[in-house]
Amino acid sequence: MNDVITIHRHIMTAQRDHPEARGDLSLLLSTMATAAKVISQNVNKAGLLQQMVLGSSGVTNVQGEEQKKLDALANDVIRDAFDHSGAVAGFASEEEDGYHVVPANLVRGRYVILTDPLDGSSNIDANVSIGTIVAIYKKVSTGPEVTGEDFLQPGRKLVAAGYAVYGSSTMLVYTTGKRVDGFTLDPGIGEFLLSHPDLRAPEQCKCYSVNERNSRLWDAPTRRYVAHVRDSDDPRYKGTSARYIGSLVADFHRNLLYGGVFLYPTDSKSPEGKLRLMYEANPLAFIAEAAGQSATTGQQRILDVQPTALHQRVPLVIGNRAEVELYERMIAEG
Ligand code: P6P
Repeated sequence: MNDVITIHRHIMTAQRDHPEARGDLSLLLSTMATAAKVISQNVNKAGLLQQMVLGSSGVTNVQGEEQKKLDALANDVIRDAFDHSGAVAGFASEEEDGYHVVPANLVRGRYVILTDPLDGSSNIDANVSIGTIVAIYKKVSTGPEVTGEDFLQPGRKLVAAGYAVYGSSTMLVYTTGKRVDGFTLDPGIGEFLLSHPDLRAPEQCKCYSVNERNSRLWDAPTRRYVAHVRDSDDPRYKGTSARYIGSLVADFHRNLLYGGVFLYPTDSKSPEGKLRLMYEANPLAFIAEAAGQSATTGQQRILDVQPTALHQRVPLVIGNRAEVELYERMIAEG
């Protein structure tokens, strides 16, 4: 087992660099891994248990979207795992209207969790990769219970962020800000094993990823930018392909590994953008920056946005730093 590095061993080794650490963050990262294993198990058998986990739950979530049974299952798995971790004081999710306070009969900790439990779940019936996104902050309110301010911290205050992607294999990718490490689930032993140590995104723009059906709704600079990537003779885009899965975590993960840029810009149909700041854009931007990439609304870096509402949406352009900076320049030129 000497060359097999499990996520738990990796986390504990990393903790040794922080003598002041009490082990709570390590516990949270391990909790995230455990939750991802349980969700993976359910996602991977979804096709076999149609009546149990696929299809609509008959419930419409806070977003006004039809909640899939798997969305609700993933949400409950994550909330219960962190509730019982002993390191968390509160939790918020795309699937719940407001934030959740860890019950007083459980041990409350110093951290708060925000999550998109199962992003892209509308794709699961077609066996398309989907994902779970987790953001971890320190609790900042001083009372015994979390308050709204704990869940409206800018992305720069993130302590850690991670995502699981349920695809041809299940991977878990996380950062505590300095580096990004990727782990692949070995279902034979039920362990996440280190497969992508110290991930650095390639500089090449291998893919651009956007729903071009919306191009008639975009502002002029966005149309100009996408046309530039698609049509210009700039040698930078010689090997560039269009790739759009329609599942944020899958599109982001591919661009992290291969290099590229993903856009869900503002448009006349979604003037605030479609994707959520607190549990989609911020955690992925935190990971992107730790891997040498960047993320912007077009007007400002995602991690600098001062949140005003738990479920607020933002325009998101995320990926290679050169692409993000070019997009920002084009937006500034108007
Ligand atoms: P559209 C999935 O529904 C999702 O929230 C993200 O995972 C994905 O990037 C986006 O919406 C796709 O949106 O409008 O292109 O179908």
